[in-house]
Amino acid sequence: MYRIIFSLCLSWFLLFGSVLHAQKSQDYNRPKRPPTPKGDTFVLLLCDTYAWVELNGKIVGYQAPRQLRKYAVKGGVAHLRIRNAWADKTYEVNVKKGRQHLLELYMREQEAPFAFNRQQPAGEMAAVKGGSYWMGEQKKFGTDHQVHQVHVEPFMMGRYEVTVGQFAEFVQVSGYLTDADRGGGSHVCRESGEWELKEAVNWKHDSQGNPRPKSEYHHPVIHVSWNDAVAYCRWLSRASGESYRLPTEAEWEYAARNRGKRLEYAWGTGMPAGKDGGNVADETAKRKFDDWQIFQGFDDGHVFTAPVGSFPPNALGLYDLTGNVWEWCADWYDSHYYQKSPTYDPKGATDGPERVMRGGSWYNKPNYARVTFREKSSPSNRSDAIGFRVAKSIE
Ligand SMILES: [Ca+2]
Repeated sequence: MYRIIFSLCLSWFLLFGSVLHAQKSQDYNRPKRPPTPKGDTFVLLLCDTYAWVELNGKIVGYQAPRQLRKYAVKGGVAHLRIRNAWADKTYEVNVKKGRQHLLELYMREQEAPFAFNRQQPAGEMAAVKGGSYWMGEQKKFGTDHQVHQVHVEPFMMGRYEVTVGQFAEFVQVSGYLTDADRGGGSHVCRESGEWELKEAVNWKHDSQGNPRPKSEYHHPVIHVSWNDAVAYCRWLSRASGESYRLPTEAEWEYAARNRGKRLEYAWGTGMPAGKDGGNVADETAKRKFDDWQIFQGFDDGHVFTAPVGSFPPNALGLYDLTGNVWEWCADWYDSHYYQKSPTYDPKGATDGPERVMRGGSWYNKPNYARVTFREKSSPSNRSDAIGFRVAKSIE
């Protein structure tokens, strides 16, 4: 049904200087046409929804609703892909030199929850084969040193951390208020490198508590609690008819270690070469916070969050498992859990005051960024370094 609605609402045009189509929506105010660009330019108009924009295989932006943006291309055939939680469309556009091409898409937000794309409602997911592995690491640091065998069933995992843009869709459609919205704000990094709880800071803000420009909506969402992450999964499940959830701690580690291999970080063991690492506490961060302990000699180019997928994926096609933001897992945290964990598909302690987080963040030095390191926090806590990704069982 949604395909029919989508098709009816979608139209696109090639033109020079004028819009030929006059389809109107009662609640949609058409933006003014931009000035005719110089040289070869492709102009994209996307209505009523957020979406990733790929041009010739490369992500070039994250488009906000009712925003007219221009993307420069050379003459010839341009391969365009528009995708978000509800749709994934590709187009070939014959771009003529010196012409302005306008593409209009109508994907009304009030229809979106009922017109969910069942193929990729959560963004791209990677299938992870099940298997057994030795969970934990023999190090006298943290609570991961009780190495024990674990078996996980096959599951799907989000290739990327959930972005600000994806979370914005959720809030836009559901009207959900996060823990930060409901009171107190969130923890942000001060110039001193320490944290403070700052009022009025929520998922719309960056790591320093400043409002995010829409151009940063492809960064991972932060300032979200475990409660908020679970609410997102529930909404996604209701809207898609599938069962999205947070990964278990055992699943997360299994995936980050490329199905349980003995790796120190998602990129491998030891220091990353060149840009083949992740966004961790690095030389860039140290230039701003000179007393930080970092991955010495490694420069990832980001002090705070980086756009998701800025670094190479691991062998399973998963990005940013090490670094960028801590990722909430489904489990209650128990420092002694590894001593009593069931072997088959462990799901964490039955109760507790804190939930598990994994993977380290832009803030973290080597020991905390290890794929086996267990971090934890109150399920209502939120900060500028905590986000999440979704998972799904394979029935
Ligand atoms: Ca960094």
